[in-house]
Amino acid sequence: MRGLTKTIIPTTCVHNCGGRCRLYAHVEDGFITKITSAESKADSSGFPQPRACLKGLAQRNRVYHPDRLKYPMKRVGPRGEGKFERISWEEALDIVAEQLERIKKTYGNEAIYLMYGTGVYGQISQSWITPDFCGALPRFLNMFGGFLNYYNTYSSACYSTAVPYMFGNVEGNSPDDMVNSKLIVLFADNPGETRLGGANGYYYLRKAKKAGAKVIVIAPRYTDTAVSVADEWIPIRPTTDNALIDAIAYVLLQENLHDQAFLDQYCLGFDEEHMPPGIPPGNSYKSYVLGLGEDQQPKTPEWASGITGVPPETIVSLARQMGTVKPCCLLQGLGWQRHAYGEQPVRALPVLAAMTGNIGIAGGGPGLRHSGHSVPMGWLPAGENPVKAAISCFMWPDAIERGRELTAADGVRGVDRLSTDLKMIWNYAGNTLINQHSDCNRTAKLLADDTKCEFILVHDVFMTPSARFADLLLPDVTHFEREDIVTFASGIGYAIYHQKVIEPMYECRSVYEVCSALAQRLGFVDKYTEGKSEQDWLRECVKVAQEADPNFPGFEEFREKGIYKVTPAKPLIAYEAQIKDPENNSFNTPSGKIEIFSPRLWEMNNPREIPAIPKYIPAWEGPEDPLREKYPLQLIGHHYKKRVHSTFDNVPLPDEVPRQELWLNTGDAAARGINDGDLVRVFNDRGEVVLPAKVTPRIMPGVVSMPQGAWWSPDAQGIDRRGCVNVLTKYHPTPLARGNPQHTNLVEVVKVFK
Ligand SMILES: Nc1nc2c(c(=O)[nH]1)N[C@H]1C(S)=C(S)[C@@H](COP(=O)(O)OP(=O)(O)OC[C@H]3O[C@@H](n4cnc5c(=O)[nH]c(N)nc54)[C@H](O)[C@@H]3O)O[C@H]1N2
Ligand SMILES: Nc1nc2c(c(=O)[nH]1)N[C@H]1C(S)=C(S)[C@@H](COP(=O)(O)OP(=O)(O)OC[C@H]3O[C@@H](n4cnc5c(=O)[nH]c(N)nc54)[C@H](O)[C@@H]3O)O[C@H]1N2
Ligand code: SF4
Ligand SMILES: [Mo]
Repeated sequence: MRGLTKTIIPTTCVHNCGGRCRLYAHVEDGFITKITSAESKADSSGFPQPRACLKGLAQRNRVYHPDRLKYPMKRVGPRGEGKFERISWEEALDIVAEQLERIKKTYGNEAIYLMYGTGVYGQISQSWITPDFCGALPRFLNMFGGFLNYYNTYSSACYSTAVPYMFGNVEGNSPDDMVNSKLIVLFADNPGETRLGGANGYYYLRKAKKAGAKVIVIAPRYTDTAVSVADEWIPIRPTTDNALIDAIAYVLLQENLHDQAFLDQYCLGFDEEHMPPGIPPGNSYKSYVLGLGEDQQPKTPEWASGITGVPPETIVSLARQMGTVKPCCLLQGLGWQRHAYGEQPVRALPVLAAMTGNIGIAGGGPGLRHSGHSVPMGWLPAGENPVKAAISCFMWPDAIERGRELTAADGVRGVDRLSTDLKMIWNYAGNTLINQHSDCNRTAKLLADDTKCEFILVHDVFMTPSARFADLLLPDVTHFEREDIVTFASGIGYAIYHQKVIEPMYECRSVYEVCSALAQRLGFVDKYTEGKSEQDWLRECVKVAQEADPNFPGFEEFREKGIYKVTPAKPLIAYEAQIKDPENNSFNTPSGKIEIFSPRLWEMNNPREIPAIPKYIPAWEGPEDPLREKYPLQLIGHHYKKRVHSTFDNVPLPDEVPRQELWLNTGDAAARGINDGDLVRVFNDRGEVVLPAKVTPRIMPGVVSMPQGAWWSPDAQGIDRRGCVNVLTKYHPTPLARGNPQHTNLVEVVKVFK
C-alpha cells in the first residue's frame, strides 16, 4: 500500500563526470518515486549550488532499469559470446575463491589485475586513483597477497606524466581565481559539457565572463563552452596545437612582447644563455622557435597555419592579446593530450604562461588545469600491496599477450620485469575491459582466448560490453542501495554522505559484502572486516576529516545533513611562493627552475618522440600522415553530456538530451552527399561503425567526432550499430607516458543506402 511512509533522503551521484551533485531521493514505502536536486536558492556563503544535470535527475531510470544484473551468473558459451547461466551466491563465491587460489599458486599474485574502472566514487567502494589504492577491493586483494598495480589514468596520462618534468609537480590556480582574469584562453577544454554539475569550475568561468573577462576557446569543435561563454572560437586540427603555440611564441619574440626578466629568473632552457651545462648550442626553446635549431624552420604564423588550419592573422592577433592583456589565464583541458604525442602541448602552453609572466599571480596561472579546494577524508584503509610491479593502465593487453617480456623499457615500474603474464582480471565498475579501451575488435580477439587471460570477474550493475566477456558476473547494488562518502569534485571543496535510500534490489551485493564473504572463505575475515560494518568504517573516515578540519561536523550531523562545504577561502595561486620569494622557494625540479628544457628528457635520448623541449611532432594518423589519402578525416570522440563515458548509455533520459550521432562538417557532408540525420558508415582498417550523422558547422572541415562512451554493439558482420568510437581507435601507447591516444584516428565516412 502506498503513502504510509514518505521521506526525502539526501544523496548524490557517484560516477566519473568531475561533478558530485546533490540529489534528493523521494522515497515512499521503500520505493524511489522521484529524484530532485539541490536547493534552488543561492547559498549565502557564495558556495556554488551542487545542482544535478538531467542524468542525475534520471537516476531512478537506472536503479529500476529492467536490465539490472539481478543474480550471479557464470559463462556457458565461448568467452565474449554473452551466454550465461544463473547460479547461487554460494557457487559464485566458491568459484572466485577457487580461481584466486589457483592463479596465486600457479602464477603468483602478480598475475592478478584490478582493472581500471571509474563507475563508482566513494571512500569504501571506489577502487581507482585512491591514495595507494584504498577501498574495500584493494584491501581484500592486498590481504590475499597483492595484485599487479597500475599507474596513470585514461584521463590524464600524458598530462600527469609530462608536466612534472617541467614544474616538479602539477598545480593550477583554483577555479574561483578566474574572476580575477582579464583574458581566459581555453585549449581543448570544454567545462560546459565535461563539468556539468552545478558546483564546478564552469560556474566560475561564467562568473569571470560576467565580471568582464574575454574568453577564447581553441578546439576543433564549437563546443558547448564556446557557445555559452566564448567571445571567439578558434578551430584547430587535432594534434597540431603545439605548432600554434610555437607560432604564438614566435610572434611574442618578434614583437618583443615577452617577459624576458621572468624567463631569466625562473626558467631553464628558454634561450641559449640559460641552458644546462653540456648541451650543444641550438637546443634551447628560443632557437627552436626562431629556426636556429636542428630543423632550421622558423615557427612563423604562416608555417603554423599550414599545419593547424588557423589563419596567420588569427595567430598574430592571439599572440598580441596574450602578450598585452594581463592577467591572462591559459587553461588546458585533457582532450589535446589524449593524442599520439599528447606529452607535447601539455608542456608547451606553460611556456606561453612563462613568456607572458602570468605564473604565480592572481588571474593568471601556469597554463595547466585548475587545482582546487578539497576536504581531507579518510578511506577504508587497504594496507600495503606486497606486489611492487606496476604497468601503465593503458597497457594491460600487453601484460596479457607478453607480460613476461615487459621491462622498464615498456614502462614497467617497481620491478625490472614482470614475472608472469596477466592471468586474472577483476573488473569492478569499469568498462575499459573493452568499451573504453582502444580498438574493440583487437581487444575482443585477445579476450576471447581463455588460455591467455584465464579468469575474468565482472562486478557491475548491467550487462555492459565488458560484462559480456566475463567468466563470472556478480550483480552490484547501486549507490542508492548502500552508504558511502564522496569528496571528489573538480576544484571545489565539499564532502557528501549518501545514506542507503532503498534496500538492495534482487540478489545484488556491495563490494564490501562480496570481499567480506570471500575473506571468510579464504580464512582472513576477522582481519579484513575487523568486525566493522560499512557504516563503522565511514565513522573512521569522518574522524580523519575532523582531525584535519576543526569545523568538520560530528558523524551523525554529517550523515543527517549529508553535505559539508568548505567555506570558500581565498583562491589558490599556483607557484606563488616560488615566484614571490624565489630565495626561499624553488621548483621541485633538479635545477629548482621551471624546466622548459628538461635535462631528464634529454637523457632519454629519443629526441624525435621525447624531445627535451615541447615541440610539434607530426602525429601518426594526424593531418600530415599519408594515410589520409585512404582515410581523409581526423576522428576524435568528445566526452558527451548524454553520458558519463559509457554509464547512462542504456538509461532512458529526457528528450532534451541529445542522441548519439557523428558530428560532420557541412562541407564534408555535402561532398559525400550526406544530409543531417542520414545513417553513415564510419570506418578504417580497424573496424566499422554505423550511426546517424549530425551535419553541422560546429565542427571544422576535415574533422569528425563520435561522442565517446556508446556501448559497443556489433552485429553479425561485426559492424557496430550504436556508435562506439573505440571500434576505430588505435592501441598505440604514447612514447613517454604510455598513455591512450584515443583522439588520434583517421577514418572515411560514407552514406548508408538502405
Ligand atoms: N575513445 C575514447 N575512449 C575513452 C575516452 C575518450 O575520450 N575517448 N576517455 C577515457 C577516460 S578519460 C576514461 S576516465 C575512461 C572511463 O571508462 P570507465 O572507467 O570504464 O567508465 P564508464 O564507462 O563510466 O564505466 C564505468 C562502469 O561502471 C559501471 N557502474 C556504474 N555505476 C555502478 C555501480 O554502482 N556499481 C558497479 N559495480 N558498477 C557501476 C557502469 O555500468 C560501467 O560499466 O574511458 C576512457 N576511454
Ligand atoms: N558529461 C560528461 N562529463 C565528463 C565526462 C563524460 O564522460 N561526460 N568524463 C569526465 C572525465 S573522466 C574526464 S577525463 C573529463 C575529460 O575532459 P576532456 O578530456 O577535456 O574532454 P574531451 O571531450 O576529451 O576534450 C575536450 C575538448 O577537446 C577538444 N579537442 C580534442 N582534440 C583536440 C586537439 O588536438 N586540440 C584542441 N585544441 N582541442 C581538441 C574537443 O573539441 C573536445 O570537446 O571529462 C569529465 N566530464
Ligand atoms: S552525471 Fe555528473 S553532473 Fe550529472 S548529476 Fe551526476 S554528478 Fe552531477
Ligand atoms: Mo577520465
